[in-house]
Amino acid sequence: MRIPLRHSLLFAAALLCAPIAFAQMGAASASGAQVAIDAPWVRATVPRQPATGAFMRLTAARDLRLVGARSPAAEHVEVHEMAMQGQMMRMRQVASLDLPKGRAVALAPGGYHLMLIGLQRPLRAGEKVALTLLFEDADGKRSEQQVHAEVRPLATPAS
Ligand SMILES: [Cu+2]
Repeated sequence: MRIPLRHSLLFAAALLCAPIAFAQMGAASASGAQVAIDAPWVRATVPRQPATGAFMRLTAARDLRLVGARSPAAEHVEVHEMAMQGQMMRMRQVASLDLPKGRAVALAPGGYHLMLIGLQRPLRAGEKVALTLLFEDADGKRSEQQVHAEVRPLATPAS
């Protein structure tokens, strides 16, 4: 059996993140939010770098899809995935990301992520970036949730 690389990476990332997410899950669900957003972070940038990635774990209380996001730090935000194209690992935009009820979905380096494009200025480690995530349910009804993601150093490993 051949398991796509992307899936094994996501699986590994999910395992690594599990203890942190579990600890933070209580607070998120207590707020009544539709989606628990755990350990959100954004990779720091160097001057004139046009784009960077945002990562987190999403656990929806009911079947939803992540269909977009926006941030005051960027001109626009896209949902991306990393995938093998021939021998190359490349990222590409996806229209949406399924969030099945109760299942933690990892946005992590090497897998799905939010791409902040057209950065207004460099993002420095330690500051916070506001992100508004846009979700859609099976009936096409949309909802938003805001999160503040901590900027982490450029060299932050995939976890
Ligand atoms: Cu990307």
